[in-house]
Parts: sequence; structure tokens; C-alpha cells
Amino acid sequence: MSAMPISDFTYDHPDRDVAAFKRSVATKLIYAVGKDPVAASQDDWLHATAMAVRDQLVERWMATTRAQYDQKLKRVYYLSMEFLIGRVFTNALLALELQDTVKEALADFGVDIQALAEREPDAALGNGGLGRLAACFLDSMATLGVPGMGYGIRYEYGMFRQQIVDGQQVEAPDYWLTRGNPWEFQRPEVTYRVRFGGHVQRLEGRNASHDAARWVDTHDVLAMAYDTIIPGYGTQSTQTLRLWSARATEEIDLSAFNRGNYMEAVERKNHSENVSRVLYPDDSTASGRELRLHQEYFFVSASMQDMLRRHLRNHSDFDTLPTQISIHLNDTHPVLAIPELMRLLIDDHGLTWDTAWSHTQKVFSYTNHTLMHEALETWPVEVLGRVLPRHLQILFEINSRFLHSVAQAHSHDVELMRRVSLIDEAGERRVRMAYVAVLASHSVNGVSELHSELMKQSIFADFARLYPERFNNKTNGVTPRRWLALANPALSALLDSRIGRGWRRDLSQLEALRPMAQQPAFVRAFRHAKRENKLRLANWIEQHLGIVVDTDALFDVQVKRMHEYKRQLLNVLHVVTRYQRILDAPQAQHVPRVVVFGGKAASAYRMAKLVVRLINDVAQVVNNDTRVGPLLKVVFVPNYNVSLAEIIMPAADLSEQISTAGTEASGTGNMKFALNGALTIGTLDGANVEMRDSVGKENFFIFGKTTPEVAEIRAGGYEPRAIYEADPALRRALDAIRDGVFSATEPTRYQEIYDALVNWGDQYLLLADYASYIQTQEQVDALYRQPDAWARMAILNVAGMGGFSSDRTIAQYAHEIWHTRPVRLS
Ligand code: 26V
Repeated sequence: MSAMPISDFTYDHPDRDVAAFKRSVATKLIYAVGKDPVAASQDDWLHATAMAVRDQLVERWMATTRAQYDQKLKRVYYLSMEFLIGRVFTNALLALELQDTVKEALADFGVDIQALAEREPDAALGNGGLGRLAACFLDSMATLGVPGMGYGIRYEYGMFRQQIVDGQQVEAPDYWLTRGNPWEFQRPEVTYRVRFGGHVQRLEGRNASHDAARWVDTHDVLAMAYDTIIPGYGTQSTQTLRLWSARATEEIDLSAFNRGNYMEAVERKNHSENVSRVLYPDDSTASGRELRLHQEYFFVSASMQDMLRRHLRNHSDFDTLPTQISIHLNDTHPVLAIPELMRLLIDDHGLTWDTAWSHTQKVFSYTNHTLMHEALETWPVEVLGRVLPRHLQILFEINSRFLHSVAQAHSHDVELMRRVSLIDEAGERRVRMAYVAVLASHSVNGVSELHSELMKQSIFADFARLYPERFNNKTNGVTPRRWLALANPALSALLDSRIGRGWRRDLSQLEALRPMAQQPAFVRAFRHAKRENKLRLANWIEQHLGIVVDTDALFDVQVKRMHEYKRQLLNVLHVVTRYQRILDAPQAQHVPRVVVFGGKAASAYRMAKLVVRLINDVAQVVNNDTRVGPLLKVVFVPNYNVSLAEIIMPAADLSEQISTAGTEASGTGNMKFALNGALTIGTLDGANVEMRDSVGKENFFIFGKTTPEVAEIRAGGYEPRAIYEADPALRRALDAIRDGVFSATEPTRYQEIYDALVNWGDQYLLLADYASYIQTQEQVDALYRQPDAWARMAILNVAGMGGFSSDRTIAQYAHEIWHTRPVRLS
């Protein structure tokens, strides 16, 4: 390392004026991209501009890192299998307040900034809510100056691209790195060895610590770091996202090579590097595939080694570990970090079991993101024992000590011990990863008030009795930078002109809008902004899908992953009912609607895929029925992702948040819609409950059974067929779907959907909520007939959403769980 102080170091400091920026882009284009400007493509320009913008972030990044060291701050490590970042370019410009400068600089080169921005591929390293939350959290941690780092996997293939072919979902790979990623810094010198397989030897002899063991004969993979700078807004402070990429330990296996088997040698290399190849595209079922286990351990082991190395650079031992670091588990996917820390401290650094365990419990905290049984991770003991024998041993030891303490405290209550054991002994023995997380963490939180309560009553009931002080709630939030300032320039400009620009860093300032709901001029301007956003979406729909929609119609939107519990099918039932009512009375005064759907189905989730097909089939029939005309249009937006969300959310009039009460942990799309001035039609589920309380129940369309009612109905022998038979409108809609009205070439295509609801128990209670949903949709129509009243209500929604910033969420994590202080930058 150079001993030269930074002040003596000379380099070309990037200036921020247009002329300097032009010079910087031109230099990048020629020397880094290696392109003659006359031959440069849009992508070349994008690459050069991105690198010029990145330069502007680097000084902030280094200053932040330096200040964190100097101030000896406790660091937060956020471990997540997913970071659904989306596009980086426009967000970086926003953070640097360089939007106008870069626009002008590029215009001088004859390059259109917006066209460039739209060429950037999304960094789609996540499935849905959980991954996007991690991205919003990094943004807020950067903005608030929380010291630390996000750790994850640098997947080569992100979330699959969804194509709709003949109305059906077809998955295509998302190779997002084709043209290179200008935002990342490869760090070949930050590489760790991650071990798999092998077996464990107990240590004998006088020097051996009683607890330590030796893990030998392993197959190893290297983890190489790639760093991305996450800029804070309105501050010099930044965050780091460190993603691990798998590399083979030797470039090729020389022994195989020498035997002349070149192909085998290359295959082995590929095999190792497969670990970080692809994101598992399923946010609903824990499928238990072995590659997934390899991924989980791979990134967790590299991250733990990295943290301990950093700690030992500044501290002589591990006594200070609990006051210096905090490790947060984003769901159970990184739970192997727990036995990995134990292993490193005991086997590699010679700590005793008790000291290692005490440190472990102090540093870890855990967030649960779902109560859905099929999404809860468990790993077969057999698989863990084969892939990670030492970790299985450690997990057994943790369990045995834990069960011993339970036995002592609860007079050998065997039933209780069986229930809380980290090992599920029923059938094939499995490790319950969520229980490991709860046992080893000092804090366990849910993501909305309702979810955090249900968590204590259901999956963690026994643990909540054993360790009540661990459990708490941290209601989710979303970053106002991306989800308002970037996505909605029209509304942002209006807000700036009336309440100033401070809301970007303090979203509670939206409260100041409340009185403006009564000012006709403001209401007019607000409606104008909404219209602009609707026009933008309408243009997108016409250009990409060839469907012409009326921008005066009510834009009714449901975008999220396709899942039965989210009940896109209930929405379809409303659409069909509406269609039938229009056919009954084509001349009546119907409120025109555009119903927009978007979302990916897990590739093996048959029912979800069938619903995608049904939506597309319904769209086909309704949109081409001349009797309906502009009164009803149905649009399925293919390949819903972060960048499409940025166009869709601001254009919505109505946000559909209609999951069965008690099933959606929080939702975050619900927040993005309301923040952008949509009204919500929703159940009392997840964060909808708190949103309604914040914006006022008179400004929120709640319908359907509550969580206790749902439980009661399920307990009391639910009979969906009786509801079907008693409700003519429902019956008519379901019969049409069953009889092939929307699938004339194959009339039985949707028999299964009908059966699932009417004959097989309607697991998510669509029929129980149908009547209430339809009735509430009628109230929505009635309000939409009074545009000013609608707009006033929408304004009150925006005004009430200040509490749902991820800045608020992160501030709570920082104060109440991590106990960190923000970095100070001069
Ligand atoms: C599970 C699995 C199983 C193995 C394959 C890959 C994979 C990926 C993700 C998951 C867990 C998904 C849990 C999840 O996304 N929960 C959502 O978290 C959001 C943020 O807290 C919350 O707003 C949503 O309500 C909740 O569904």
C-alpha cells in the first residue's frame, strides 16, 4: 500500500459543469470504451456517460469509508440473497443533482438522455417485494449515513424475462451483463475460499480447544467481490453493495488437462462457477434444490470472512465484535451465517463455544417476510450433512444445548421440545431455518403491525413465549427518491412548488398538503399531473401492445408477483362481472375503466400461469368486443419489473391490494401507489391496515373479511359452492370462465380454475369476499364520477403517506435493533 497521504495525491478531480462533463464523457468514450465518436452506438454513449457519472460518486464513497473508520462506528451488514435495484443511471443523476448538466452535455453531442436511460438494463437481482425492499433499504442507509454494507450474489442471470406468447407466459433468460456493467468495481484482490463437502475431524491433543474441529477434503469455490456505490440523497454519504461472483479455484484442473481431457477440465470450472450463475425465480415456494443451498452458503461464507478480516484489521481480538458489528438477515436465506460465524470463531480463531455463542446472539438480527408455510425454508439433514458437515454438527450442538435449557425450564415438556426443536423430526429430518434465526438473534421482526402480531401467534408462538423481548415490528417503507422524485416528475414539480423540496429527505413534510386538498387551484394542478402520467402509460401501452386506451377512463391497476393468495383471480371475477353488466346494458352510464395487470408467475407454478393466461384471454375477448368499446379495456403488461413499475405506479387511479386477510406480510407496491396519488381498494391485510389509519378510513376503500373472520370461516367448514349457488352475478362470471367464453377454441381450458374455487375449497376465500369486493368497486365508480372529490381524496392519500418512507423504517432499525450512529461527513 502507498504511504502517500491523500492530500499529496494528485488526480483529475471531476468538475460538475457542462463543459467539464462533456470532456469527461468524451474521454471515457475514447479511452475507456475505445470508440470513435462517429462510430459510437447508443450503448457506447451510455457506457461512457455512466463511467463519467460514476467518477462523481467515487470521492463521496472514499470519504464515507474513511469517515467510518475514523469515527470507529459500528457497522451494519445487511445480508440478502436479493437486491432488486433496477436502473442505476437516472438514480445516480438524481442523487448527484446532475440531471440537467448531463442532459445538456449529451444534447451537445446530439445524444438524447432519455433514449440512453431507457437502454440501461434493469439490475433485476431479485424476485419481488423482498429484493426490492433490500434495494430501498440501501438507498435509505446511504441517505441516513448508516455505516455498513449490503452483501449478496452477483447473479449473471437475474429475474427471467417474461414474454407472452399466444396469451401464455414464456420465460427467457435475463443476461443483463452482455454489455458489461459500468457501475461495478471488480475486486480480484478481495477473494475468499468457500468450502463444500468433505468431512470433519475432531481435534485431539493438548493445544486443541475442546470445541474446535477440523474440516477437511473439501471441494472449494472462490468468491470474488464486485462493489457498487449506492449514493445517498442530499448528502455526501454513500453505501456499498458488495456482490460475490463464483470462480473456480484453479483456472482449469491441470490433472484432467494433462490426461488430455480438456473438456472435463473446462466442465469442472464451469461447475464451480455455476454457483452464482442464476437467481432462483420463485418467491413462493422453498424448493430445496441443492444449488440453492450452495448459493446461500457461498455468499454467506464469503461475507463472514470479509467482515472478520475487516474487524481484525482494526481490532486485536473479537472482544469488541458485538459492539462493532451488527449482521441483519433478510429472511432465512442467509441463516447459514450463524453456524458459519460460530465455525470461524471456534475452529479458525480458537474461541470457546460459550464466547462464540454469546457474540453470535449479540450480532445477529432477523426479519421474517412471510407466514406462507410453503415458503418457509427447511433443509434435509441428509443434504446439509453432505454439503456442510461441520455446520450441521454446529447446528446439532446449538439445538442440543437449547433443548436442554428448555427441558430445565419447562420440566421436560416433551411436546414443547418437539415443537421448538431446530430439527423437524416428522418424516425426513429437516433443519428449520427460521427457528435457527430466531434462536440465534437478539431481534426478530415482522414487516407490518399485523404481520408481526400474526408471526407471534402462528409460526413463532412457542418462541414468542420463551423470548418475548426479542419480537418487534418494523413496518416496511419505500424510498421516496426512486418512487416519487424519479418516477413522477409531474407530481414532484407540483410538490416542490407548494411545499418545497425537503420531502425527498423528510417525507413527513407531505403532511403540509392536507389543507391544499381544499384549494381548487391545487386540485386542478394535481389532476393535471395525474393526467400527464396516465398519458405516458397510455402511450407505452399503445406502442408496445397496440391497445388504445382512453386516458379519461379509471386506471385500475394490479401489479405484483402472480400468486393465489394475492388473488389476481378475484380481480378477474370483477372484470368479467363488469363485462357482463356492460353487455346487459350497453347504453347505461358505465364508468369507463382500463384494468391493468402485470406480474410474473414462478415457472413451475401451474395455477399462477393459468391465471396469467386467463387474464390475457379475457383481454383478447373484451378488447375486441365492439359492444364494449372504450367502456372496458384489459391490459396485461408483460415483463413487469422495476422500470415498468416506475411508469405504471404514477399512472394509477386505483391500486388493487386484495390479498386474503392475514396472508400478505406487508406489501410495498401498496405504498408506492398511494404515494403517487392512487386510491386503494384493499383488504385489511399487511400494511394496508396502517395505511388506512394514516390516510383516514374515509379515504380508503376497504372490503372483505378480516383476519379473525377468515380464521373463523376456515374453522367452521367453509362452503364456497353455497356462495356460488346463492349469488347470480358470481355464478354467471364463473360459469362464463368455465364454459369457454374466453377460450372458445378450447372450452375446458379453465375448468380447473372453476373447480379450485367451487369444488376444491377455494383456499383463499375469493368467493367469500366477492360480493363485498363488487359492492366496493361500485363505490369506487360512484366517486370517480366526481373528479374533484376523487382528486381531493387522492391528495389526502399522498399527504398521509409520509410515514411510509424507507428512511423512517431504516431509522427505526438503526435505533432499535442495530444501535448504530450515523457517519458525520465534513
Ligand atoms: C422465497 C424463496 C424460496 C426459494 C426460492 C427463492 C425465494 C425467494 C424469495 C422467497 C421469500 C419471499 C418472501 C417475500 O418476498 N415476502 C414479501 O416481502 C415483502 C417485503 O417485506 C413484503 O412486502 C411482502 O408482503 C412479502 O410477500
